[in-house]
Amino acid sequence: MQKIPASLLRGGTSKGLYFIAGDLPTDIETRDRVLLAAMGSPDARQIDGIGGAHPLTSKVAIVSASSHPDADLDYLFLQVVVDKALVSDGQNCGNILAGVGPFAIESGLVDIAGTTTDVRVRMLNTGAFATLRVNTPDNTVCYEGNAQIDGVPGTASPVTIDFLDVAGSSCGRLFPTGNAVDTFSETEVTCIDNGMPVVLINASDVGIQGTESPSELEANHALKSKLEAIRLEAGRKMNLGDVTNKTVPKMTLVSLPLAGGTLSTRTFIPHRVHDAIGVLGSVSVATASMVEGTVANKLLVNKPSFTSSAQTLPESIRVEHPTGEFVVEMDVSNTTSLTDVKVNRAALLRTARLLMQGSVFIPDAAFNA
Ligand code: NQM
Repeated sequence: MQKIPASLLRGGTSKGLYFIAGDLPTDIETRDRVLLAAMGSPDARQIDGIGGAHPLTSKVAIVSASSHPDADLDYLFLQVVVDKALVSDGQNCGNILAGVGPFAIESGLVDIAGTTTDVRVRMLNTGAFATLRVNTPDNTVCYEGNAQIDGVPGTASPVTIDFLDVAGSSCGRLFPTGNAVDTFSETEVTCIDNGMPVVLINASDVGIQGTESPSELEANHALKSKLEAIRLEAGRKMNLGDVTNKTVPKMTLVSLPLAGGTLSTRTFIPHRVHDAIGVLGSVSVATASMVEGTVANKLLVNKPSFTSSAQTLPESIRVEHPTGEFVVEMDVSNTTSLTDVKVNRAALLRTARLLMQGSVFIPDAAFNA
C-alpha cells in the first residue's frame, strides 16, 4: 500500500476527495488508476473505497497554486464513474468548487486575508474563472454558520461563488447549436452551455409531469432511453462529439414551479437523477429561462420583465428541484437576441464542510499496472 495525503470535504450538495496536485502521480493513466482505487470503482457499491456509490459522492478535486495572473488557484475536477473504470475531466463541478477555497486555505496554498478571504480560481476543465468568498474570522476557516442550502441538512458558513465568464466554456458558445430550440428525436429541446452543457426539455413533451421523485424517474426505462437518444444527438450538435461515455450534456426536464420559484426541474446527470441540481447546471438553466424563445422561457406563464428588455437586469432566478430550490443571481444583457445575449455575472450561495484530513491508502498494483 502507498499513502497519499488527501482531505474529504462536502462541497455544496456533493462530496469528494481533495488533493494537492503534487501529491498525485503526474502520469495521467497512473493517476486515474489511483483515483479509481481510492473511490472503489468500478463497483456499484464502491465497497473497497471511499466513494459513496453515487455520482454526487464519487468526485475528486485536484488543486495547485496558479501561474495565471488572474487566479490564486488552479482546480481540476474529475468525475470518478461509480460502476465503470472511467475517470472523466469532461465536465466541471460547481459544488466541489465550493470546497476548493477552504481546502486551499487549510493546505497553506492561500493566505487568510481578514475576516473573509477571496480566492480566485481558474477551473482547468473549461479555462473559466470563479471567485469564492470564504469566511475566515479568527485567522482560521469557519465552517459553522447560519447559511442554509437545500439538499443539505442544517446550516453552515456561507461560501459565495461568482462566476465571471463561463458562457460557452465547454461547447464554444452559449447556445452551441445557434438555435433557441432544436428538434431531436421528435422532441423540442434547448441546448445551452453557461458553464455546464445542458439540454432542456419540457417535461410534458416526454410524457411526465416533471414533479416525479428521482427514484420514480430512474425506474422509467422508456423515458431514460428516449432521453439518451436525444442526448447522443444533442452532444454531437453541441460540439461535444460522441458523448456515449461522457457525463455531459446533462438532461434537465423543466416544468411549472410548484413553490413560488421561477421554474421546476428534474436533472439526469446524465443517467442517475440529481437529488437537487448541479451548480453550473442551474446557472445554465437560469440563463436559458431568461432568453426569449428557449424551452424554459416559453414555459413561463407570467414571463418576467427581463424577456421584454434589451438592457442589463439583475434577476434572482429560483430553480426548483427535488429537494428544494437553487437561487442564482443573474445579470444578463440583450435577452431578446440569441446572438447578442451576454451574461455579465452569475452568483450563488453554497456551503462546504471539511470532513476528514489524512491519507488515502492505495494498493501498489494501481501504480504498477
Ligand atoms: O453543475 C452534478 C453537482 C453536479 C455538478 C452533476 C455541479 C455543477 O451537483 O456545477 O455541481 O451535474 O454532475 O455537484
